[in-house]
Amino acid sequence: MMLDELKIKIQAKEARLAVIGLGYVGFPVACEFARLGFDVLGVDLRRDRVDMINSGQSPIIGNEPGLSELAAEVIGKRKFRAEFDYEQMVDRDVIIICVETPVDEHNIPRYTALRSALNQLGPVLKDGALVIVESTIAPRTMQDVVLPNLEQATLKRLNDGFYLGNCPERVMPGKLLANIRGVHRVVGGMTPETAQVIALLYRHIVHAEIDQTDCITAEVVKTVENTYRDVQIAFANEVALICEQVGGDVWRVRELVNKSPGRMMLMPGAGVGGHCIPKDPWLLAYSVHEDDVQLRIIPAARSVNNYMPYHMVELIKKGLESIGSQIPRAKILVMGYSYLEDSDDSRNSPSKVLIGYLEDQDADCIIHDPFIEDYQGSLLDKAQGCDAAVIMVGHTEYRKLDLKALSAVMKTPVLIDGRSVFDPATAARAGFTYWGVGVHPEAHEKIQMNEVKPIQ
Ligand code: SAJ
Repeated sequence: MMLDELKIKIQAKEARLAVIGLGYVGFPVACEFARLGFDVLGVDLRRDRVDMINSGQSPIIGNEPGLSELAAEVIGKRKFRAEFDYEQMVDRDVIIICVETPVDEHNIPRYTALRSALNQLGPVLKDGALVIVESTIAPRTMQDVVLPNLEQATLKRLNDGFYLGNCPERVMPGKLLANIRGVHRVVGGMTPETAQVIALLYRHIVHAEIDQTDCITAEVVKTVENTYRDVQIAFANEVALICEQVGGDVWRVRELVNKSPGRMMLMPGAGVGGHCIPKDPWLLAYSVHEDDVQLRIIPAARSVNNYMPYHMVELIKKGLESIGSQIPRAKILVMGYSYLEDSDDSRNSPSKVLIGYLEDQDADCIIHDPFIEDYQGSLLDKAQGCDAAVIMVGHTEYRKLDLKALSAVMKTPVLIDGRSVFDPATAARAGFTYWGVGVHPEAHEKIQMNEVKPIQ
């Protein structure tokens, strides 16, 4: 099939689509194309997930507005079905690949899932089909990994036997459908004509700008946008560490810095988790060899952000020592296990790192998280007899806490605040010894000063 034929079929919504990988990225995009009238086949290596989807259920845990209802609708109407077997894709005109692309312990992407998908897809790929990669990949991966694997697996040539491009995902847990519909997208094509056809396809589901470019630019944009955020967060964390030493409150500093034109300092905190930000800087870094470009800022930012959960342990140590106690054999309430406020997603959560450190020091960690089934329940019950409480995630529920009630049930009211959920003065008034990221212990008095009304 020629690209022009495919273009007409896409515009008429007659192109038969397939989505490989039915997780946070693939499942909602499959449902959305099906909602718009395309016939969509989903393929996943997990039989339990395939069966769950074909029974009309979403496999995505957590609060995803509209997704469960949409899944039931499109599966019920048989516009979307899931399969385990790649053979079912022989009649598909467009294949969208949404598999995971993790980095290993050396921060190297092995692309095991991506290579497996390409190698299984090759033999069944329809002549003239369009393959689109949504997975986040290091710059030059389309050219150096996807293309050669696909040509080898199909025994066909690019722009003859198949067409190839990428449209990096921009999803965020909790906003999966909203982000698909409302966030600008970048489309890369191995040729400008291919980029144009991919843009035509995504125009059906994306109600924001769709910028067309080449594959490498699309790969760089995706990895840079998340690396940029990681570096920004690391800067905020380093300023917090400075404030803890020199005095002052980083939150007040941030507020006043951001009043300066063109500044937008992000928030320091207990660490950086999730499936994007901790990984994507390493994908960007992987694209260059250290003999050619010696990267300093990107690895340093990762190092600062990875240090923050350990810094929380240092603050816990200081807080307990200030009341004559210590970490070994202390009972510590860990508030928040997910990586993000009001989310149940715990991938790469800083809390997991913190708990590892504390248990290595023979502390007894009591975990609470309102969004994670294993850790739900009454916070006050869990706080009974604890020597300290550490806030790792800024869940809305924690911001509404009655601090006096919390301090009353604890053995020793020590509060370590990793997300500035409470201000030190409020915590002190509730009877807590307060230690917070970016807040010098003696800053509490100065904070009262800051509350003085500005001279008009
Ligand atoms: N974090 C901070 N300080 C900040 C912001 C975040 O410590 O100022 C921490 C969070 O607590 C969390 C981690 O960083 O542990 C990541 O938070 P995030 O807000 O970046 O959320 P993510 O990981 O879901 O990031 C995604 C990314 N979107 C995509 O990859 C498509 C990111 O580029 C977006 O900026 C972000 O969602 C968003 O806010 O939309």
